[in-house]
Amino acid sequence: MKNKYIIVEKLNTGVGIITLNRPKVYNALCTDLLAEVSNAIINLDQDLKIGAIVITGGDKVFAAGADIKELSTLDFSSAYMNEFIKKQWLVLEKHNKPIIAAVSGFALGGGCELALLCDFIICDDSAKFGQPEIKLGIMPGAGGTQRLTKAVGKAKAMQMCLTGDIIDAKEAKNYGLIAKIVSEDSVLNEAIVMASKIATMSQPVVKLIKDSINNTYELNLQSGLEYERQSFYTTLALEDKVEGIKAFIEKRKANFLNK
Ligand code: DAK
Repeated sequence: MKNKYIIVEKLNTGVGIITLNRPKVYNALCTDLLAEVSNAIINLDQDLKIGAIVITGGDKVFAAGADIKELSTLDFSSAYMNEFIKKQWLVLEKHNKPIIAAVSGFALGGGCELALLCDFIICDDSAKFGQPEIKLGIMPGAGGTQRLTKAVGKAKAMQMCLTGDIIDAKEAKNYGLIAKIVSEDSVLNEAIVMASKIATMSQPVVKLIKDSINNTYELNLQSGLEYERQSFYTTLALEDKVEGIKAFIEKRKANFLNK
């Protein structure tokens, strides 16, 4: 089936590239986009010629998070009962082949979480990372309180999640969020070079190393993620969520009522 929100390419160096392609809304991660990404990952995982995958949002923005317009229509009971985008995220989290996130510009909310669930991140100087969900009256729902904390430590994760502050590439590098900063316009190329190098290695060994790092690093992460997901659904029951999202759409500051 033809993709509407992403572009998938396969290079003869054994690299699959997934480009998020909703530039008008900063690659906002609507459910259909996430379904396309998860299908692409399933296909690339099954392709024996592919040894590594790169996810990019292009040279302007990685992704500004879940689609806020879609979130505005979501309430607690439907999100909880239908497990809002859980299925798609689980596919992303369980990918087999190594994935490199190549980040330029904003990687916010679900965009930051998408980069964090990749095996490593490289970025250029324009990259900006953050978990601004709190400004919308909701909380991170896909790893922001979990993987981010493991990556940058408790103090920085608390600051980022509680203030919604955005950090730049240098700060992200200092805190161990990213593997490498490269010069502007070369992040995708650099990611492809790294992915091509990985693709020359023994695939079972690559998988063993990746699983060994992830399975120990992520020990207890699954229960943490489930806890976080349930808490995220709870935020959808708040009036403050309605106000936070309305304020964003109306381009004004939110007036939260704490309920
Ligand atoms: N959703 C929808 N549209 C978005 C968007 C988003 N996340 N981000 C930006 N846009 C749209 C804007 O509405 C605007 O559209 P028009 O008004 O032109 O129609 C266009 O993109 C350009 O945005 P701005 O005009 O705002 O551009 P600026 O350069 O001034 O600002 C910005 C860029 C990225 C700082 C700003 O757009 C912004 O703050 N965006 C929102 C960032 C944000 O709050 N992200 C967190 C969203 S909540 C879960 C999985 C994931 C999640 C939850 C659960 N489970 C598995 C359970 C994730 C939740 C989130 O990510």
